[in-house]
Amino acid sequence: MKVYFCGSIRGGRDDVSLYRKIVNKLQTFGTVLTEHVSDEQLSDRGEASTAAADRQIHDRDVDWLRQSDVVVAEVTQPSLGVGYELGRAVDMKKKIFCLFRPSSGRSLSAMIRGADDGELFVVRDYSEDEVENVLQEFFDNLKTT
Ligand code: 6IA
Repeated sequence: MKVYFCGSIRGGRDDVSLYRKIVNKLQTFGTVLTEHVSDEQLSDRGEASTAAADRQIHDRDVDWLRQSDVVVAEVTQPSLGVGYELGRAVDMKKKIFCLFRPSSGRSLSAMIRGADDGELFVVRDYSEDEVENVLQEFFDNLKTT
């Protein structure tokens, strides 16, 4: 099973330790193609960015998205890149699971919340302490559907 994990990078790295926890759990289900999203060394501006480097990142990520069996996104920290990836994944008819923490005080974009169709695109409100159980439940259900 190939899992594509989405989390904010240039949108802000406040939740990176939670991304680490999510990726660790996802690795018990299969290969996480985007493990670097949870890398605490990767900052929102770390490397100097050039248009060519950004194109490479974009093309490689879209290719991984195509290869993936399932897309899991932590959407609490708003990120243009994550929103873009989700839109592309919908177009590719991928199975998508979005995780949002209401305790952040934020309100999730209607374009994400409203995309939930209870089947291919699912948004789950959760709190950090239940993240592993929520992922376990989602992947257990995947196997039976
Ligand atoms: O707009 P954002 O940067 O927050 O978008 C984050 C999403 O886009 C993640 O889910 C990644 O899959 C993808 N993404 C964005 N930037 C990168 C990246 N390097 N490497 C891999 N995937 C990325 C950016 C380096 C930069 C901070 C110097």
